Amino acid sequence: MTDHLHTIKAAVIGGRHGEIKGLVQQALDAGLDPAAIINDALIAAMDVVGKDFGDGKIFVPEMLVSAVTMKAGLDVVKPCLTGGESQSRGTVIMATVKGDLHDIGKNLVSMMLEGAGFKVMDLGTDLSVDKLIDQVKTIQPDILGLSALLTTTMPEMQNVIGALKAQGLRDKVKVLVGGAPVDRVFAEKIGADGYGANAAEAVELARRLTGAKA
Ligand code: B12
Repeated sequence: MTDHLHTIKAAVIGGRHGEIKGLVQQALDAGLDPAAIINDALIAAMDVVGKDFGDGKIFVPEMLVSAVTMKAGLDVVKPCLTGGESQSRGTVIMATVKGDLHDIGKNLVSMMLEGAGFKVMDLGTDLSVDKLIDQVKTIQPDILGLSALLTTTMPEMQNVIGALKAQGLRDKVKVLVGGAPVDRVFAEKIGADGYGANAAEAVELARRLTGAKA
């Protein structure tokens, strides 16, 4: 790993939010690949933070400061990812499900989809089933992307799919699911159209699912 990536990763782990924008900009100026900055420094740092939290070495406040730092770093990389393609490949609604406030991964997926030419309507976090159904009716997206980071909120994804069926909307929108505790088996079990382990897979899937328009 280059010094730049190492320094950025350490800054996120240490929650040094005042420094992060400058560090990421320096890495970009030095010609580092934005994808490497995201995957090998920013996301890699959050993996360490998550493990330290799981092991009881750090607590919610530290995790939060690292999250703020990660988001500030992403903001600097964002312009390098978006705006590449001009013709819209389709519309995507992105949201984190009810009860879940984690949004870093969802934001990253939104950014990458935008960069790949999709029109993304990011509805934010803690979205109830009713609100999501409302928005699907109004926006009529090609894809509904749902994110969950807690094992306790994963079942909300199934509730959303159930409500889409009940409202006669299930065949009008493709449902994509993701988030750290979600996997392919769960996605198949709840009847989602696809599962993506990361933002790059999300883009690949979205392209495949909207194949006719791409
Ligand atoms: C940052 C963080 C927080 C921050 C969130 C800030 C924010 N704005 O998002 C704060 C401090 C607020 C927080 C709070 C909590 N957290 Co938290 N958090 C994390 C942490 C460390 C990192 C998550 C993250 O951002 N990862 C980086 C991103 C880039 O990865 P990602 O989200 O997985 O997204 C990628 C993929 O999953 C995928 N993806 C994501 N969404 C989607 C959607 C689609 C459609 C697709 C295709 C793909 C996709 O693509 C993304 C990009 O590659 C994780 C640990 C971890 N490693 O996951 C714990 C973790 C998720 N949190 C945990 C817990 C327990 C909590 C709290 C309950 C703690 C508490 N006691 O209060 C609260 C819950 C709050 C709530 N109601 O949501 C646990 C969950 C355990 C479990 N089994 O459910 C974890 C796993 C930590 C741990 N090891 O115990 N948390």
